Order: sequence, then structure tokens, then C-alpha cells
Amino acid sequence: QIDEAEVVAFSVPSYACLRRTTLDNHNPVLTDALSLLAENAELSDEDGRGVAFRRAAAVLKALPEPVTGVTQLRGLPCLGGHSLRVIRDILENGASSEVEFTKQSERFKALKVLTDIFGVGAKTAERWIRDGIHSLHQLQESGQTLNRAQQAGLEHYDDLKQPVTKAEADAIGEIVEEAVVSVLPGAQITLIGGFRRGKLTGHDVDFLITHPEEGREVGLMPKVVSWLESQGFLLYQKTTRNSYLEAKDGPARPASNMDRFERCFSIFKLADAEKRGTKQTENTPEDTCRLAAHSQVTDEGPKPASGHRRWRAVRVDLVVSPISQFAFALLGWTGSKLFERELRRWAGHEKAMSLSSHALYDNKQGRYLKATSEEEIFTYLGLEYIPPSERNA
Ligand code: TTP
Ligand code: MN
Ligand code: MN
Ligand code: MN
Repeated sequence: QIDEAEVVAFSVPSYACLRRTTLDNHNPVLTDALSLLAENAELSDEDGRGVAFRRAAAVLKALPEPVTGVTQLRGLPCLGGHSLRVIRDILENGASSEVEFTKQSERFKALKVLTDIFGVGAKTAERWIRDGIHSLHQLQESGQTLNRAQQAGLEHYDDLKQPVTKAEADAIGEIVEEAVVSVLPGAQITLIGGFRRGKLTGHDVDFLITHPEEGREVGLMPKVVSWLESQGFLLYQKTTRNSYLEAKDGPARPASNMDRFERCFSIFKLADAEKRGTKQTENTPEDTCRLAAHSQVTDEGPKPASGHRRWRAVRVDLVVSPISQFAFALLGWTGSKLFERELRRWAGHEKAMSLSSHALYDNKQGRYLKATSEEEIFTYLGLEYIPPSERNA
């Protein structure tokens, strides 16, 4: 019998951008369970439910110690009946029947395997599943037409599933830096995304590129990409143009959450650590042969004498921002995704402002608020500054 008075009750603000969420998660079993249900909802075109589970998981990530009983959760925000049921199940029975059922379900497993292919989203996976495709093997046998991204995703499936380490992220950073300063001296790169929040691994590496003189960044991305391509660093790339125009009469409603920076989704060819020191040049004939033989989802094919490739594929995102938007881009691309969503919700609902990765617009004053640092943006929003390492909501 637990004395109610001895149970620690937690208190947590309801907006994730009012909380400090480090990577020191004291409730990983509970947050993994809720994140899995969030993922399943997102893959099933139920975004509302997805966000609800993400918010519930984020509240538990912010707790200072492990939850031992549901009475401790009384008064916590964002924990709906469904999430509470899952938490209770785990606390009382060691597992949630709904989570276990979802994990085992053929539909979820197929959605996971297929959307783990770079270039494949929930819609495409759904269509393939309806055609009876549940595995990579079935996909290859099916004769489905794959676009260029999906072909690259399938070819490098095993590599891209391996988490990227911080050491690999730093090695790629050095290469991108060399590319950027070679084509535009004075240009700067910043590591963004999960690695900027202090994560030790990631599913990709994200970089923001700018130049201290406004306008010099125009046309930079194609040059960076050409440089990287000429050095043999890119296995795949797709560049999209900048489509952002500051409206004079306030922010135009964006079609989606996607921002409009010039950006490049790519797959890097990263040499193994022991080979990195030596400058990477064109693919050697041996490499080319390995590339052709390296069809991981079918059979292994002939291996070179060494038995090992000396490189791996890594997903890399590059974004170019003009210096006038740099602080907003930095804040918008550091994440986490939920932290970003909550910042925009706070801005809109509590401050009558519109925040994007490009700008902050004050609806009451009818003007854009300029900022040169993340700290300034938090101040405009009436928020205490939260450093990147505490944005892991
Ligand atoms: P991701 O690279 O998807 O996520 P992450 O770096 O936090 O985690 P991981 O370790 O798994 O890579 O996105 C990084 C940030 O970029 C994220 O906060 C949201 C932002 N972002 C945009 O602003 N626009 C976009 O179109 C995408 C895909 C991401
Ligand atoms: Mn702690
Ligand atoms: Mn990332
Ligand atoms: Mn990314």
C-alpha cells in the first residue's frame, strides 16, 4: 500500500517550448511505447492521433524521474485517456497489449519496412501494400516503377538503416565545409538537426549554409553540389529551388509545413575512418565494380578480395539561407520536430505571431520582427531561452 502523500506528483507546462527536455530520458519504456503508436498513426494518415501521442511522450520525456504509478500523473497536460491507458497497462502489466499487437501486425511491419526506403512515404507504401507488397523482396519482384530517389533508397537500404555516428557527421561536415569554401570563400556551415541537440546518432546529417553578406548565397547550392559530385562524394542528390518571397502584407499561408529554402536531399559516399585522411578522388574501378555488385536486398554478389567495402552511404540534408533569415532557419532546423511544432503553436495561439523557418510576423503590429540570433526570437515570443540540448521534446 503506497501512501498517497509520499508519491511524487509532477508538474509540467503544457507547451513543449516552455520545458527543458534533455536527452536524459527517465521513462524510455513508456516513451518508446507512445512513440510507436504515434508512428503507426502517422503511417496510417491519422496525423491528429499522431501528434497526441507525440505530445504525451514528450511530457514523459520531461519528467525528472521514472514514473512508478499513474497517481503521479494526475494534473499532467497532454495525457489523454488513450495515452493514460497505455501507460497504466505498462506500469501494471509490464507491457501494453495495444503496443504489442501493433508491433506484431503485418500492416505495421510492412509500412515500416517500405517507408524505411528513402523516397517512400506512407501514401506509396499504402498503395504497394494494397497490391500485396509487404517486403523488399516482394517489391523487387513486383515490377513496380521506382523513381530515382526510391531506386537509390533501395540500393543503399542497409547502409541508410544504420544510425549515423557523431564522428561520421563531423567527417561529412569537413567535406561539406571544404566544398562550400571552395565555391564561395567566406561562406559558413552549421550543423543542425539532432546532432546540434547533442544526439550521439542520427538518421541523417543536416547542415545550414549561409554567407555573412546578404545575397552572396544566391546560386550557391548548385555549385556546392557540382563540387561534391566532381569529387565523387554523392551517390544521389535532388536539389530544390528557393521559393520563399516575403509578402508585403503579411505571411502568405504556406501550402504545408515544408519551408521554401533552397535545399538538397542527398546520399553521401563516406569513406571508412581509416581511409578518410587520404583525399577521396574519383571512384576506382574496384569501387565501381563493388557498387554494381552491391545489391544488398537480392544476393550479395561477388565480394572484392578484401571482403569489405571501404565506404558507406549516409543521408545528408543541405539547406541554404540568406543571412537575414539565418536565425529563423537555425531555430527551425534544429528541432526536435515536436519542439518546432509547439513553438509555432505558442507563437500563433498565445502571441498572435506567425513563426516559420524564414521569419516571425507580428499580426497585431502588422510587421516582420527581425532577429540575428535564436535568443532574440525567444525574447520576441516571451519565452525563456531554451538551448538546443534542451529541445529534445
Ligand atoms: P530531421 O533530420 O528529419 O530530424 P532530426 O535531425 O531531428 O533527427 P534525426 O537524428 O533522426 O535526423 O529534421 C531536422 C529538422 O529539420 C527538424 O527539426 C525539422 C526540420 N525540417 C524542416 O524544417 N523542413 C523539412 O522539410 C524537414 C524534413 C525538416
Ligand atoms: Mn536526470
Ligand atoms: Mn537529422
Ligand atoms: Mn534531415
